[in-house]
Amino acid sequence: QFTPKKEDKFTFGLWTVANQGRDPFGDVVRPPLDPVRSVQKLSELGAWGVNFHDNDLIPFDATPTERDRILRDFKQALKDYEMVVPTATTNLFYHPAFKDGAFTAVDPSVRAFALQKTMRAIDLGVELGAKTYVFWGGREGVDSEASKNPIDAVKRMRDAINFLSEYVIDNGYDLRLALEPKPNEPRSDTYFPTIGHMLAFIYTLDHPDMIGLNPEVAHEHMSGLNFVHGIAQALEAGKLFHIDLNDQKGPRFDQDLRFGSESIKSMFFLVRLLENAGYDGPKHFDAHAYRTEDEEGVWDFAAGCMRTYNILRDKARRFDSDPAVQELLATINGGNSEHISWLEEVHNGYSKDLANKLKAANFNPKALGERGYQYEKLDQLAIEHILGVR
Ligand code: GLT
Ligand code: MN
Ligand code: MN
Repeated sequence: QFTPKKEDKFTFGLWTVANQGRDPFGDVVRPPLDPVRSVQKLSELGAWGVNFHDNDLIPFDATPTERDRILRDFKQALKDYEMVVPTATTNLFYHPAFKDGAFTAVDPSVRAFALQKTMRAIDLGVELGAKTYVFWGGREGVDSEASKNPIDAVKRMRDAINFLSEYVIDNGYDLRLALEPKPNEPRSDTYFPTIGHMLAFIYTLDHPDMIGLNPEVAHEHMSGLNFVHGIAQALEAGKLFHIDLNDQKGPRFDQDLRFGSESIKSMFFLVRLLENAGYDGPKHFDAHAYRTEDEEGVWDFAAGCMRTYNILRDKARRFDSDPAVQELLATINGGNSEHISWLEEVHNGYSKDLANKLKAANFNPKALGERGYQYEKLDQLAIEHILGVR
């Protein structure tokens, strides 16, 4: 029942399952994982596709012959295991050249190199079928505030995204760009730290229609924010182009934990929101297995992400179709009908007449203040659904 299927549109970054467990305090614990093997295993587990950074597939210093061989094998694997590449991105953070950022680096040569690398990576992504192109800022930020004028950084980022949008248009690519915010790490502070910052930035670009968001659970939780509300705002604006699902234990370093392994209640409401809003983009897991795991543990991790999503989807459906929940919600939202028609008029826009009517109306603040909302009852119903006793 919870077994993932292709139509669930679950995807994994090649970098997620191939994560070798390196952290600032310890070296790799797992051998490299061949992209072909990842495609095969993920397909067997029920995933729909894979995403990659240019260098997850083609090593930074690969020769043209190596590149051709890797590409040929990878395309064959996609075909053999019926997997797609809905999304691609650029690694603009690993090589030492990017230690001060990429599009916002102070060195103009670094900024130009970042554009070149991204255009080539866009070509590669499109060649493999990508329809969404992710931009995670990586090292776009500062350690010392003295190092850069933050207003210049915003302008440089805008120039880069505008340039690359034109590149996509000029080549006739069917590709949308998805910007991914993160508050910090690896830099002490990253520019465009949250969904809200990024959303505001999008509307200052030359081609806002083709630019949206790729929010990540862990990244908003690092700032102590409500991910569900951020996603709601992105959805409402038609800007949820992609999503990075994982988990995180509150505001600390980016943990990229297995989806739904920590914040079960928020993830329940997240899945409910995505499903009820009809989000039909890829559901991408950007997480990795604990450092304690061997390859078997990696597949346990991947299967767990997808299974938990489907369990939460099932629970959300049960919650929404529970008569006790429906009844309670109907009462809660009922309110006093005498004022409802006015609100409908407000929704349709301002008129002098309506403003005067509202100003002259008689409200009963005392009664409004005495109302009990029954949210304790409602929340307990949610908890009982999550805990599986209803
Ligand atoms: C890196 C980062 C992620 C981004 C990936 C895309 S790379 O793992 O932590 O949040 O989504 O660049
Ligand atoms: Mn991510
Ligand atoms: Mn992350």
